[in-house]
Amino acid sequence: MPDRRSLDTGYFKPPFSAALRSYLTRGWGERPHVDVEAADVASYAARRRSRLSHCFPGERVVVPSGLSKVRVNDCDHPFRAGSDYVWATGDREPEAVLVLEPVAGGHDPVLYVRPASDRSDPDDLFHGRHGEFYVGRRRTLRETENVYGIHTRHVDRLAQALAGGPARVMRGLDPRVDTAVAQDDPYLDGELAAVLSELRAVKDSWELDQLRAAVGSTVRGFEDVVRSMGKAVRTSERWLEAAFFLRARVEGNDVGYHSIVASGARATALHWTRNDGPVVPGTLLLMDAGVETRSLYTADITRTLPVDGRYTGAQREVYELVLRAQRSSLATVRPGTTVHDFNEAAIRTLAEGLADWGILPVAARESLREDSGLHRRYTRHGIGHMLGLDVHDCSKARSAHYLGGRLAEGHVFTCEPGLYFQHDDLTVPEELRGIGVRIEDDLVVTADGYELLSHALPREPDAVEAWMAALWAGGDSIEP
Ligand SMILES: [Mn+2]
Repeated sequence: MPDRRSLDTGYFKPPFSAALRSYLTRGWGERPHVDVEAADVASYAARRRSRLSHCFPGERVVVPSGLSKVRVNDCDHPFRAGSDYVWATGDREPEAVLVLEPVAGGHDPVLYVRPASDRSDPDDLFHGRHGEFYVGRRRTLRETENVYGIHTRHVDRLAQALAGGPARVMRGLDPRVDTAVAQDDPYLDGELAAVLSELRAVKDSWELDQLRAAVGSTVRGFEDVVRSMGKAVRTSERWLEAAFFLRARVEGNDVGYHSIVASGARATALHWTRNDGPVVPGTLLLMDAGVETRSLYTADITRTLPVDGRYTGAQREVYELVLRAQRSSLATVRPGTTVHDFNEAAIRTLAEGLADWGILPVAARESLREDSGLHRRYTRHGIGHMLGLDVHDCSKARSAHYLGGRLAEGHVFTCEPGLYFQHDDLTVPEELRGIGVRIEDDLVVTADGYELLSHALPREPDAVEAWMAALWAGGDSIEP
């Protein structure tokens, strides 16, 4: 019989001798201090915290950054801090928790973090999967305090702080916090999540700069994609995904969401992210992608490009209708416009176009009624969403502040109408089957209209063709 008390599984694990343990604690030099200057986000984050503080007077508020997730064994998925935590602190480290302690006249913010190792704990140093021998140097408490201007404590003191009484908690990010804080009324935590989304809806000037940077990198990523088209024709959509990813990793943190790279009829699948199909000359290439900055703000842009540089007549016709729809929605954008009207403007243009082409079996006006909606077979999705730290930003905001609300100065939205004709859709003329077109741009609502953040990327079909030709004339190499 095997020994049922020990399976003796695992890999390379020699004994951790007392001699080695002791040896690891000595012989280290003084480490230079890093990050002694305040980050430029710090003063903005302080103002955001004070907006949050005003919403919950006298209550303790807890916003964790979240923990790493294991992919397999000792390998984690790349860590990406929770957006509410990033918004309220500027910090992006795992395992950290922001606690707003209620005090007279407001809140006292305290950041609980795991600080740099003082080299006294050989277990943490040598074995700890989040230890410094594993993942590199962390900041000291003093350094974190300098950078973000928040009173900072060791995360080991968090449990004690949370035991101090009731709190509103952003749940689902950190099991230590979820367990430590009992909540009798789940509405209170839900309301905190909603309020954070609603506060995040209006971007401050620092955030707008991040979004401009995200868009700038994304524009360069799209240029890389065009330069790489020939190699993608010889391989697959993955080549373009990887070309864009190169730009995202070098200039930013990552892509803000999995890139959608769809040639031909695959463009009619809204979230085609397998990206393993061939890139076929004569078809359209729909690419929906965004670079996420190191500060974790993302762009979200879609272009539908002719693989060989020229739109066919049918492709151009569909493209022009989608572009007209986008213009209709953009024309409504100013403070006070309802999100409903912003949406409906593009949808109406698309429905009318579909009716003109004889594709809709009913008049556009009838299709647009709530009890019909036949055009949605081809238009499929809404016309825009908020954008910021998350690609679908502020998703926990209550309807009155978002989908049922009005545009306001500082809101950042995408505008992304599309038309999708499945390859086997018999309701569509044969020459249109298998065509999917989406045009997506990013905008910020200004005092009297909007600023199109992604204006540098051409949208008019002639301009797209000229842009592609110019890039190809420059060769196919991607430069930093
Ligand atoms: Mn989008």
